This record gives sequence, C-alpha cells and structure tokens, in this order.
Amino acid sequence: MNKLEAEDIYYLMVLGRAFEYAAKENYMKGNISGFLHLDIGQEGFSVAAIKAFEKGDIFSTYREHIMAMARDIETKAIMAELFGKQTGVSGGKGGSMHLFEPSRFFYGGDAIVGGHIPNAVGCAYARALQGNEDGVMVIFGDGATNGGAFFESLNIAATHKLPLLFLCENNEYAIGTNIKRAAPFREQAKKAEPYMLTYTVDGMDAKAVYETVRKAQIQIQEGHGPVFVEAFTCRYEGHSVSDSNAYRSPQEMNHCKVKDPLEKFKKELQEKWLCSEREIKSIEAKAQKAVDEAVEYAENSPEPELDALFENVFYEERKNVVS
Ligand SMILES: Cc1ncc(C[n+]2csc(CCOP(=O)(O)OP(=O)(O)O)c2C)c(N)n1
Ligand SMILES: [Mg+2]
Repeated sequence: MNKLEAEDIYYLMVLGRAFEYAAKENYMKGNISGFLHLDIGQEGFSVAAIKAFEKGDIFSTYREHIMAMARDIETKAIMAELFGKQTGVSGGKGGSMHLFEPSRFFYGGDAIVGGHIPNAVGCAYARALQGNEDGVMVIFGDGATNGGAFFESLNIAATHKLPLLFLCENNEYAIGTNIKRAAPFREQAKKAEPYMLTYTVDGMDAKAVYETVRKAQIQIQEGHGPVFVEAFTCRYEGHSVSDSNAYRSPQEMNHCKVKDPLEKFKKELQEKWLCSEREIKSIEAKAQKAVDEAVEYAENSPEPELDALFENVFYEERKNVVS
C-alpha cells in the first residue's frame, strides 16, 4: 500500500461512515423503507477487504453499502438505490440489500443469510473452467457459517481446488443472538480448517485486513485451492435500524468503540505516511460533501416507471451477462 492508496482507504472509510449516518437519518424521515443494515464500526474491514481484492468477482452479505463504494460503484447510485429510485444501482428495485453491478463484478447483497455462498462457488467453478485467474471472494457473517450451504460450499470448493476466498466477518452477533449461544467456539475459521488454509485477523485494523486479504488472493490465484479468512469486528449499531441494540451493555459497547477503525487508520496516515491535519481534514470534508450530494441526487431522482416491474423478471439473452 502506498500513500495514495492509504489516503483512498481513509477517504472511503470516512465516506462510508458519513453515508451510513445519512442513510439512518433518511430512514427516520421516511425517505428509505424496507430493511437497512448499517456497517458503522466495520468500515475498515469493508473498505480494506474490497480494495485488497484486486479484480475478481465479489459476492457480499446484505450489509454491503460500503463494500459497493469501495468497488467504485458511485455513492449517489447507492443512495438512490436505498431511496428506491430509478437512478439507483439496481434501478430502485433491489434496495439496501441488493446492490448489484455486473460491470464492477459485484453481485450484491443477498437477503438470504449464506444464500450467496453457493453462488460464489458456482462462479469460481466457471472462472476455473474459463481459465480466468483473478479469483472470487465471498463475504459473509459469523451467523452464515452455521448453515448447511456454508459447509457444502467448503466441501465443493476444497474438492475442486476452486479459486475462492471465503471471508468471514465475525462480529459475534447474528441479529441479537451472541455467538456463544449459536456456535461451540468463537473462531469460525475452525470450521474450515479441515478443508483449507485459514487465517484470522483483527477486522478493526484496516491495514491488517488489507494485507491478509491480499495474501489470500495471491494464494488462490496460484491455484492451490480456496482460502478462508476470518476478521473479528464490532458492529456499533443494532442489527438493522429497527433494532434498538438493547441486548448489549454500555460496557460492551465501550469496549468495542476504543478499537475504532477510523481512529486507528488515521494514526497510520499521520505516523507512517506523514499526512498533516490539514490533509486529513480535507479528505473528511470531501467525503461529507459527496454524501450530501448523494442525498440530494437521491431525493431529486424519479421513481421507477411502472413498466420496470416487468423488466429483468425472465431471462433475456445478453442482458446481465458477465463474461
Ligand atoms: C436463511 C435465512 N435465515 C434467517 C434469516 C434472518 N436473518 C437475517 S440477518 C440474520 C443474522 C445473520 O448474522 P450474520 O451472518 O452474523 O451477519 P451480520 O448481520 O452480523 O452481518 C438472520 C438470522 C435470513 N435472512 N435468511
Ligand atoms: Mg454477525
């Protein structure tokens, strides 16, 4: 990572946090409806993982606004999607959980917990057949590792030595259920150990996530088969905006917030890359401006046309085809 890349990562982290707060505010105002899962506290993980995974296909969880931004999908098109507008990245029909942009090799967002993991296995299989060496990454939560589809995917990916990076974001919660009540151990990487190489990393440390994902991508590209990376993170808000987060004590939340990924990465910028306070303030101002513009754009965008209801319902040749 060089200075420009580090500044870009910090910009995206600040952009992501400002975006999430703006989304929450607009949900409360009634401008956004449906489910809204915020990624505040996990920005370092989301940005660094996507930036480190150069090229290649990405299948993500439903908590994916910031990941989509890091894949260079326009902030305003993401906000417009949350508003359900025609200019949204999925034409206003996907909403927060279905940000889909095949031209960026970014396939959501999936509302079915763990449902996207077999899809990523299929994509990795296709890429292997095509001789494409970029690799595929699938991102999911700790809760998704308790489902059958996850274990079947580990098995198929390992048997066929597929170029697939399994990236688990372990925030120790599946909605309000603590991991201790849903799994026999905290480290979900243990579930993958019999099948493939595994790594664990501090998900609140963007630089560490970046380095681990980069290393893992290089390994899958070398053709040895899948790799599993687990990052430990902390979600600051409730599961979704309608969850009051009352099941976590103030002490637990404080313990989380001292590890703030933005603060940690800001120090990295100052100490390693010698960024001045002025440079940092200018990155932060640019991010806030982009979010304000995205909200304005979303507010002023038209609703989808009624006819759009019938588009993309049935397969049409050459539409949404990724080559
Ligand atoms: C197959 C399926 N079962 C249950 C749900 C309901 N549900 C939505 S989110 C969630 C928790 C998922 O937790 P985790 O995978 O850890 O992701 P996180 O929200 O922590 O990012 C559950 C059970 C669902 N959407 N899909
Ligand atoms: Mg979780």
